[in-house]
Amino acid sequence: MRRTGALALLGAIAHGSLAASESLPRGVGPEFVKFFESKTTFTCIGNPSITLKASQVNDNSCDCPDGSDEPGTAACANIDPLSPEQPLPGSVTGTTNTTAALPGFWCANAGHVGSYLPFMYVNDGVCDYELCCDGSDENTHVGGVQCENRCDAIGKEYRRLEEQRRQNKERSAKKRRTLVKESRELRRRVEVKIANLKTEVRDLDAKKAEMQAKFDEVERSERGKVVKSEGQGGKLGVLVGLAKSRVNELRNTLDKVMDQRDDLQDKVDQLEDILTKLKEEYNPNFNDEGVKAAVKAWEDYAAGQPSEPKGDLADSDIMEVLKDDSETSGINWAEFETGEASDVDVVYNWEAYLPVPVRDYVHQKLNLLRVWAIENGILADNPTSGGESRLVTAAREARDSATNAHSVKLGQLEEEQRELEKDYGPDDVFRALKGKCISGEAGEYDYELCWFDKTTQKSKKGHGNTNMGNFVRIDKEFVDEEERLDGKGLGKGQRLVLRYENGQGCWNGPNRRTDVYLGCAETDEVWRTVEAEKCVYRMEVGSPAACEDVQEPDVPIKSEL
Ligand code: MAN
Repeated sequence: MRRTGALALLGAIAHGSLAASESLPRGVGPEFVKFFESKTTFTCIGNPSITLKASQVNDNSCDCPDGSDEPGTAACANIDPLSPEQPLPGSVTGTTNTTAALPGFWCANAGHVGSYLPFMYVNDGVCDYELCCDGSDENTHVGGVQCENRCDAIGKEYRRLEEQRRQNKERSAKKRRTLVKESRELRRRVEVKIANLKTEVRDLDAKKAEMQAKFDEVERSERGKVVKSEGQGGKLGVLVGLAKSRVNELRNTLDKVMDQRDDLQDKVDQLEDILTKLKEEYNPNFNDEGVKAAVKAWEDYAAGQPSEPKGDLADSDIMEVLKDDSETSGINWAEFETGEASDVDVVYNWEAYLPVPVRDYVHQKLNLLRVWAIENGILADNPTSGGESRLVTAAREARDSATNAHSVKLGQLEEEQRELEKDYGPDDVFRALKGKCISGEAGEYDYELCWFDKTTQKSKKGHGNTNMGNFVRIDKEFVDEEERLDGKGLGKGQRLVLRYENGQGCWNGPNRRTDVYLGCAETDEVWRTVEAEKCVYRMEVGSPAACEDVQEPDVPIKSEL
């Protein structure tokens, strides 16, 4: 048998189609039957001005310029230099640039699938079973060759493989449907997330506006405050002021009491000296009862005095108390003097004594008036030494944190929206594969494909990994490749191609990139990876996601096997 796989003239007509009738000349394909119906004459198909006798058809002599008078011989293949150009071996369509009217010798292949054979293989002494399983191409038995009809067996095997392919396709399509379902669910989840995020963003937006309004209000109201005392504020401030002056008062009094005590002590000392002298120097022989009573009383007084001064309050302690308050001694009043000014309003502000609704209204109007007065230089602004009051700081912080929370949520929302709008291929099917990875080896590397993420070249020798590109988009390309027996091939037709670009820079070259060609398969698998040119990689990958959807058949196909 001749190996004609690559030489096939694709004229295959579905099994069971019109077969050439008995009376037709040999080798006439079904679509040309009408040109050969006359029993007496034949008109060249491409040259209708030339009419031949019917006996000139298949007489092994090429009479028509387009070769149409020799459908069943090789006479017009290339034996006659005047013959028109013939279909070229390897031609896919069978026509190329030739002006030949017929695509080849028609093998009816009853029991299998009819097909055209290049004329040069007709009666060349070789049975071309791949295209001509009925053996009709060798009717002159050149060199004694006998080509038996093998269409039963070949047709049966063909149908078995066809059925297998159909079942594979069906299983793959089923898996694809599962992926589509998963993708739909993932999409739905993203949509729910987006809806929730939209609500959260709306709420946060309102909160942000509220906090901004509060901040504006507090800032204006704080600016509007009139300075009431030495920069102190709040109930605590008032109390501190009172306490401080009371403590100063007590300290001054203590100071005075201490002076008085010292004066009195001096006087006591002087009197004690006088009495001590009297006791020592009086003359007991004078019977002066008054002096004697005085000396006796002094002696009793002196005996009742303690040897050490009474009390545990040392003068040094009192001196410590009398020292002025400062950061390092006594009370550090400054610590208590920076309190909020807001509450002091309650003490000083007559608004506080109004009913709440009236107060709010008046407060608002008064604030406007205050701000106006400040802006017009009538009232003084009252920033604290730190620049702004704690109330304003707190309002600012609340506003900033609301703004921040809003922008974080908005970022999340935009991210999810981008995710939803991303192209995940027909029916969104690849959404279910996102983030999953598969790999396959080739030469000294393992090649990994992470769907919609990146491709990686991993050295088997343990050298580092190399990024071969990051996913950018899905394209479509027409491919024309021979079918593989194991089914792990792209075949012929439009195929999805995932582009991965901007990978690791190639030494003295561009950044690496990968084109991932997708073919239909039951499981995700990297079939092969090649470096098509330096640092440009081509991966061929099978996946159910790349299959066309075929509906599940209602009636199972009857097996002819
Ligand atoms: C590494 C691999 C190869 C690539 C060269 C380029 O060896 O990434 O695929 O061709 O670098 O220098």
